[in-house]
Amino acid sequence: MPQPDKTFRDLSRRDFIKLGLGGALAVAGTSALAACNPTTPHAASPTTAHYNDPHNAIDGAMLAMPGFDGEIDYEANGFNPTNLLTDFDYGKVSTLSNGQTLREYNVFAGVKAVEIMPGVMYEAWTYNGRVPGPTFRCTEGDRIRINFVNATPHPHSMHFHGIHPGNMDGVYEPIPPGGKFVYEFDAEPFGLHLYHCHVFPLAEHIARGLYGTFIVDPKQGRPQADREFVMMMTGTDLDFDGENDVYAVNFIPFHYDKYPIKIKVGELVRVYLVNILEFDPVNSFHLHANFFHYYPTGTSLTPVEFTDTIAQMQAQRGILEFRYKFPGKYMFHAHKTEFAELGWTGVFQVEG
Ligand SMILES: [Cu+2]
Repeated sequence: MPQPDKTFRDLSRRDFIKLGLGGALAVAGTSALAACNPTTPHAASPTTAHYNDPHNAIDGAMLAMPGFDGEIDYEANGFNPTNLLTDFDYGKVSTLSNGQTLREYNVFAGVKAVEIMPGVMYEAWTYNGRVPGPTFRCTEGDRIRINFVNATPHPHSMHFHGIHPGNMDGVYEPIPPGGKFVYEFDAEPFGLHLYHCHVFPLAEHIARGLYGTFIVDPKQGRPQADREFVMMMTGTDLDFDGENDVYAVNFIPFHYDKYPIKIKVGELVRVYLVNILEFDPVNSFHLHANFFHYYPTGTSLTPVEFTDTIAQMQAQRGILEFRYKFPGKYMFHAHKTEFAELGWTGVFQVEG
């Protein structure tokens, strides 16, 4: 199996902050970090990830955050966070004899070396070769059937949030390497849910990448949105010391900063936001120059809040709906600045 880049294991969280925040820290007068001063953005570092010269424009525009230099080989990774935003998996659909809709999915757990930052490999544990795993989408009352195969050297499972029988809960039946299991249950309640591995040590199994979004649409549907995006707030512990070194929406730090999400003025945008962060107690989402309606867990069609910032603890999730009034580039990011500076930041590019 591919192993993570050796240089990674030797880097501490502090090193990552130095790499990512060299400029800010140098400005603060930390002489030991002078090598990372933004005036010398290409100072030697153990990886190619370092302070990104703010004058080094992407598409002629400045990035919202310093980010990292270089490109990720998304073809080699096999998935691109831009595509994951809108990749809804409705399964193989058929009708059962009782008239119920059956949605069938094939899922395998795998081990995969993923380039998580330019030049930096991480040994991820994946569902269907990607992080986050597939976004399963169905309608309330549908029968869900997941044919799960564990193609890794470790035991894994799939634990779905929602209402279902105990023997479909993915907790007491870890699937051994090479093993198979069929999860089958009716989708309820409607709302925004998630799934993840539930095998000990749980934090590591989740943080390695075994998670995904599970959307159960209400029978009557939701009002038609112009754009729908899935965002999982993630963190990754690159050196396996029990602390996150980088943060992101959909696993790859700074991706939506470097590749802004394009929307149009006046469009109804719906974001399915899930917090799957391990090792830190709370995550947050802040939208710039706008407000959104917030539907916690998506289990009601009536929003409970009109705000520009929300917090979520682990496994909390909610639906955000908003429209932009003016064209421009608008950040969205964790309002814990450390998370934003270590990768959890993105941009909506609103066109007229
Ligand atoms: Cu696992």
